[in-house]
Amino acid sequence: MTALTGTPDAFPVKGMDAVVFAVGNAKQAAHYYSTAFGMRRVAYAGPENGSRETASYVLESGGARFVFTSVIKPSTDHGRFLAEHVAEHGDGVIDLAIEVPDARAAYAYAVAHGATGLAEPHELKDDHGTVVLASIATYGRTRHTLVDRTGYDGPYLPGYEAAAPLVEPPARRFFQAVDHCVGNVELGRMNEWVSFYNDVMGFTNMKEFIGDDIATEYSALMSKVVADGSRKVKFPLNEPAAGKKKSQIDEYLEFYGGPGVQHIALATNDIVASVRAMRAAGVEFLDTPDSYYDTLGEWVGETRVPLDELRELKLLADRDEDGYLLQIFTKPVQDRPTVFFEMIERHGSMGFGKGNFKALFEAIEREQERRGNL
Ligand code: TYF
Ligand code: FE
Repeated sequence: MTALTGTPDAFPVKGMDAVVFAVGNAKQAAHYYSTAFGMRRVAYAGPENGSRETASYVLESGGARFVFTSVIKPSTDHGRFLAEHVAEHGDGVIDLAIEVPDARAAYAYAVAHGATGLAEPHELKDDHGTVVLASIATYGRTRHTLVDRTGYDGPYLPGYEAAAPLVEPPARRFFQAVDHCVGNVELGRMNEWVSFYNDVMGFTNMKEFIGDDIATEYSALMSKVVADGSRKVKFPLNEPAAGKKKSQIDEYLEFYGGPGVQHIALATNDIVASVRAMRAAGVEFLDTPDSYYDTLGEWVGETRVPLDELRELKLLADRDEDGYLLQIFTKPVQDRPTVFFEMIERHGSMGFGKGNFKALFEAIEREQERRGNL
C-alpha cells in the first residue's frame, strides 16, 4: 500500500451518479418506477433519437437517478452484453456509477491500485457539453463507471434527450437520494472485496458490520460496509455464512447466477407518506410481526412516528449513540428472489439498522420459506 491509500481525498467522489439496470423491458420498468416509486422520467435514448440498438429511460427522484436499459436488437458487444446479462441474471444492476470531479484521475488511481479497467477514459459530447467517462470492474459482472459531468448541462449524458415524466409525478417525492448500495459476493470473498474498495478507491470501513456471532445466531450472512471519505457513497458487502438455515445470500447467488447488487437503500424525509403511497401503488414490503412492536418503545424510545403508526406500516426503528433511523424493506421487485429496495429515514444515526437484524432476517427467511428455498 502506498502512503496515499486510504486517505480521504485519495479518490474524491461527489456522490452516486446513477444506478443503471439492465432489464427485459425498459419501457415497462420505467412505468413501474414512475407509478410505484414516484420517479420522474427526465431523459430518453432510443431508436427515435438515434440509438438503434438500445432503449434507455432515465428517471430521477431528487438527487437519485436510475437508468433502465433494454436491448432492442443486439448488434454490438454492448448489445450482446445486455441481452446475455438479462438472460443470465434477470433484471439487475449493471453499473453503480459514481460522480467524480476528475474521471481520468480517478481511473488512473483505481487501475494503479489494482482495478480492472473496462473502459479507458473517453469523452462524450453534444450541444450540452462534454462528459468524461471511464469504467472499472467490481464484483460479478457489475461495474463502476466514473463520471465527470462538470462540463455538461444536459439531462443525463450526450446522446440522451430530455423527456417528459411518464405519469404525473406525486406532489411530494417518495425519496431524495440513494443512501447505500449493497453487493452480495461469494462465500469467503467479502474481505477481498472490502480490500478492493480500500485499495482501489481509498474507501474506509464503517463501524457497523455483521460478524460471525450474528451470522451463526440468525442471519446466515456476514457483512461489512465501506464508504468514501465524505460518507456520500456507502457500499455494504455481504457474503453467505453457515447458519441454521440456508443463507438468503446463497438464495440470491443461486438465482442471480453469481455476485451482484442485492439492495438499493433510498433516503426519504417522510417514510410514512412514502410507504403509504408505495403500498397503495402495489409495492410489496416485508412483514414485521406485532411482537416486534411490543418491546420497541423500551429500547428505541421516542421517534418522529408514533409507535402505533410504526406498527400499522410495519416500519422498523433503530437507535445508536448518534440518533435513530426508520427503515423498511421491499420484497424482491422481480420474479427472481434477487434485487430489492430499502426505504430509510435517518435522524442522526449513520448505521444500517443493527438492532433490526434479527427481525429483518427472520422476515426474509419467512419469504425464503414461501418460495421453497429454505
Ligand atoms: O444494508 C444493510 O446493511 C442493512 C441490513 O441481506 C441488511 O440494510 C443487511 C443484509 C441484508 C439485508 C439487509
Ligand atoms: Fe441496507
